[in-house]
Amino acid sequence: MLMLRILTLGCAASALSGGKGWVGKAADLLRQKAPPSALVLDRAPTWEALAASLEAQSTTEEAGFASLVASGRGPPSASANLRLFDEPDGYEPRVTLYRDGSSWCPYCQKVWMQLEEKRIPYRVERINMRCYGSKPAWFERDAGGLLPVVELDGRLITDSVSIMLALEREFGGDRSLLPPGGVDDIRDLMGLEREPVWQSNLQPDFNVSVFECFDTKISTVLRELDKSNRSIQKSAKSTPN
Ligand SMILES: N[C@@H](CCC(=O)N[C@@H](CS)C(=O)NCC(=O)O)C(=O)O
Repeated sequence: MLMLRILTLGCAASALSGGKGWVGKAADLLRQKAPPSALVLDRAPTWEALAASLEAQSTTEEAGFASLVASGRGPPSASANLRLFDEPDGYEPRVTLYRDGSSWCPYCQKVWMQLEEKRIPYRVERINMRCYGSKPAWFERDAGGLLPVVELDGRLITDSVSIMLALEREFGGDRSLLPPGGVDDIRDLMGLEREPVWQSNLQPDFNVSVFECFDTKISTVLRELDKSNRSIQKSAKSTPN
C-alpha cells in the first residue's frame, strides 16, 4: 500500500516538477532496496485492453460522436486529430499542431483555443511530455523539445506566443484576437506567468485552502496527503544515495 502510494505520489510530483522529483527518487530507491516480493503486483490492464473494452461498451451516441470527431467535424474535442471547419472532406490543412498526448499542457491549450476560435483547419500530432516518455529525436533536434510546436506550410514555429502571432499574421482577417495596441498592450500581463504568486498556487497548503472552500471531506483527505508528502520528503532527504 505504501509502495502504491509512493508511486502515485511519484507520478504527480514528477508531472509537476517536469522530471524526476524527490518522490520519484524515493520510489526508485525503494524499488532498488525492496525485495521483488515486496513490490505490488501490477494487474492493471494494458492501454490496448482498456481501449478495446471502452469501444465495446460505447453507446450508439458515443460511437457517433467518435466517428464525427474522427472525420474532422463536430464540436472541439481533445481527442480530435483533424479539424476541417468550413473546408470540404479531403482538404489538407496548412497547419499541424504538435501538442501533448494528454491535452493538458496550458501552452498548447491557448494555441488550440485560437485555432478553434478562428476556425483554422489543422491536424494534431501528439508528442509525449517528458513525464510520460521520450520524444522523437527530430522533435528534440529541430523543434527545441518544448510543446506546443506548429508546422505552418512546412515551417516549424516554436513557443506559444510566437505561434499565436504567426497564426494571427497568416489567418488574422477580420477576426483578429490581438488587442488594438498589439503585443505591447499585454506584455506586462504575459510576464505574470512566471511570477512567484503563480508558482505558489502549486503548493499543497494552497490546494488545501482552496478545497476547504468547497468540501470538508476532500480537505481532510488533502491534509492527510499533504502530511504524508512531507514525511516522505523528509525521509527521502535523510536517506543516503
Ligand atoms: N514558453 C514556452 C513554454 C512551453 C513549455 O514550457 N511547455 C512545456 C509543457 S507545458 C514542455 O514542453 N515541457 C517539456 C516536457 O514536459 O516535455 C511556450 O510558451 O510555448
